[in-house]
Order: sequence, then structure tokens, then C-alpha cells
Amino acid sequence: LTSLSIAAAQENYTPTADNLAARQWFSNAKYGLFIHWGPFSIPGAGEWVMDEKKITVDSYSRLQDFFNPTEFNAAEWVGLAKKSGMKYITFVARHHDGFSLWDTKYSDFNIMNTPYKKDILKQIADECHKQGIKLFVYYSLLDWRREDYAWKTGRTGQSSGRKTQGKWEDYLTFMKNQLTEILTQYGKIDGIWFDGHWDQTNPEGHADRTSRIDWRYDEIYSLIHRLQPQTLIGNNHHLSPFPGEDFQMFERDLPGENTAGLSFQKPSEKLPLETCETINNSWGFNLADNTFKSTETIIHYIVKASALGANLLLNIGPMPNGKIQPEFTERLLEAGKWLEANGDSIYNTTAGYIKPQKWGAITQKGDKMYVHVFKGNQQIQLEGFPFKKIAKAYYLADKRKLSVSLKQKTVTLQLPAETVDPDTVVVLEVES
Ligand code: FHN
Repeated sequence: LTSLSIAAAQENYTPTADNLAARQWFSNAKYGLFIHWGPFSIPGAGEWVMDEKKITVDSYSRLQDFFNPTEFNAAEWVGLAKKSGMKYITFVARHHDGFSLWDTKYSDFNIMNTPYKKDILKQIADECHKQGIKLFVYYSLLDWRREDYAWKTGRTGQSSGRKTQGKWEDYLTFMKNQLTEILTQYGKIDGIWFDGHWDQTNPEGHADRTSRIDWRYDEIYSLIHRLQPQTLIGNNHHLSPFPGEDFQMFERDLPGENTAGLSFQKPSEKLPLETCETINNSWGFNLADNTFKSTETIIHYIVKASALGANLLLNIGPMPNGKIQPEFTERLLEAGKWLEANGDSIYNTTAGYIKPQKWGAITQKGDKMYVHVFKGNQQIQLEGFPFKKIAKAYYLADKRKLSVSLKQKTVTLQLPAETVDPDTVVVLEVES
């Protein structure tokens, strides 16, 4: 991003009232479903299979002839998200392999040229609108197949036949055309989720960590905001937000942490936050990956993200036939059950006054503080308590009262026994 385009984006962008309302909605929503799916699901080796197995552009194109997800049912996917307590879906409409899951005029590598021949994005968009779930569209900036995209990083490079020299103007025009299709032919789009910026970014330790090419976000972002002003823009560039972006995202880490080595950015104090995570260890369908997180871990992740003021975007990689594997469905529905009973302590809350701890975390809403006590804890001490008085203390689940003490800014919660549920929520009604 050159300083010129930063300046241009800064000058040109004032979020509309609708956009600001959408940001507020987003920061209240707290939980969404990420979907990575497409011809890359066929080999069952994750969405990076083309790069990792060094499959050439020509050979990879053959997958188009095999993609026939006859069992796909948009109503089922959207219904699952809803039942699981999710408020939005972020659908990968085009990943790095460049396959478009909609009827696009601008690339032949698309769903209409598969034996399936039906626009998937359209079915998902219609169903989201019908069921009242917001729709975000993931759009890869980088492309492993196009001749006009100049690859810089990807490991397969030369062996896959990719070009080191592209035609940047042509590629930008292509992206703008595709984004225009998405934003004009599918009704309301609640967000665009960019990924792949880093393919053109100087490596860690390089004196200049900015982009080696100009992605011209000023033009791309203003196009989006012109076509649908409320559409929220996020970009998984792993850096601090650029001008024109409406929310900040993290990958595989809670905001402020960097255990996965992808999050060097400080959490924004101005923009809504989101982090994305997988249920096993893969984004796209992966037959070899059985490292499923437990429902308890997922619940804890939702809680900890909320306690930091962030949404959790939890991923599934459906199978090539369009069905979702039972290991995902079970966990989503179980977490959904927990949310049904405890959602008051998650949706519409803001970050707790302290960060998540080993014993649990805190979320807040108005005069209520929700103390999430994770399994196996009995006594909790909250130091530096920012309120003068606790008017009431009770369990969220059944409103049973609980005695608490507040002395010298320290609250002590003594539970009758070690907790056995993944998360026992205690409500403190406070007076400032
Ligand atoms: O390379 C992608 C990856 O396949 C996946 O889409 C994730 C999701 O956040 N983003 C990229 C890695 O940063």
C-alpha cells in the first residue's frame, strides 16, 4: 500500500450511518460460521492442496470436471448456522485456487462449468436472506492460476507454471469486475472478507514490511462502499487496519495474542474485532485431520473472544458432496445448545474489565457483569473490581442466588463445589 493510496483512502472514506450501524450490529453478533469449500475439497487434503502437492495449473483445472455436490442444500447449511447460535456466515466464494462459486462472466474456472452447473453463492445468499442470517463473502486477493496475477511467494511457483510477471492492471480490473458482480447480483451483502494480501508482502524482518505491489485498496474499497455503503470490509492482512476497513481481524489467535505467529497487529480500539478458528486443524475438508477440538474448547473460545470484545468466526470445510461431516455438526449444535441457555452472557456484550484468565473470563452488558467460571474451579477472586457495589449475584442458568463479598476492590466468589459444566455463568448486578 503506497502512502499515496493510503492518503486517498483516508480522504475519501467517511462511513455512512448504515455502515456504522452495521459495525455495531457486527460487534454485537459475536459468533459466525466460516465455510471453506470448492473443488479443492475433492482430494480431501485441505484448501492449499494445489500449492502443497505442486499441482500444475492445467492438472488442477481438471477438478472442475469432478465437482458435482449433488447433496448440497443451502437451507441445511444456513439452518445449521442458525441452530448453532451463529449470526452470520462468511462464505469463501473464491479461494487462492481462483475457482469462483458463482456464475461469473470474468473467469471460466467457475461453478457453471462443472457438472453441477448451479450458482452456489446465489443459493446461499437467497437462503441467508430468507432465514435472516447475514452474509459475508470471502474473496481471495491472490490467485494461483491466472496469468495476469504475478505470484511472489507461494512455494510451487515455477513448477506449477505460474508466472512471476503478471499484468497488474488487468488483474485489478478482473477483481473489480468480480466484486461488482457479487455486490450487484446477490442482494444485500453484509461484508467482504479479503485474504491473500500477504502473498505480496515483504517477509518478516525485511526493512519494509509493506506490500511490494500496490493492491490499490483505495479503489477497491471505495467501489465496495459505493455499491453497498453498509457492506463491512475486513482484510486478513495480519497488520493494523488500513484506511477504509470497517473491522479488524485476527487468525487462529485471540486479539492481543500471537501463538500461531500470524497476529503481530495490536487490537484496534476503534473498529469491531473478529478472530477466525478451525474445528480441527484445517480450513478445507481434510480426510487425514481428526484433531477435533472439544465442544468445551469451542465454548471457551467463544467466551474468551467475547471477553476481549471480539467475534469468533468458526470454520467448517464441508465434504465434496455438499454434506457437512458429523464431527463438525455435533460440536456446532452442542455449542449452540449452550448458547441458547447462556446467550445473554455473550451476544450484545462488551469486553470484560480484565482479560481472560485460566479460570474463565468476564463479559459485560449495562449493569450486568457475567463471570464465566470454567470447569473445575470453585473460588474466584476478581481484583481491581471497578464497581462500588454488587446489588445481586446469581447463576444465569437458574437465577439461584450466590453469596459474594466485595472488600478492598476484590470480589470473592465462593461456589459450593468445583464446577462441572464447561462454563458456569454467574451474573453480578453492579452499581457504580
Ligand atoms: O491461506 C489462507 C487459508 O487457506 C485460509 O483461508 C485462512 C483463513 O483465515 N486464511 C489464509 C491464511 O492466512
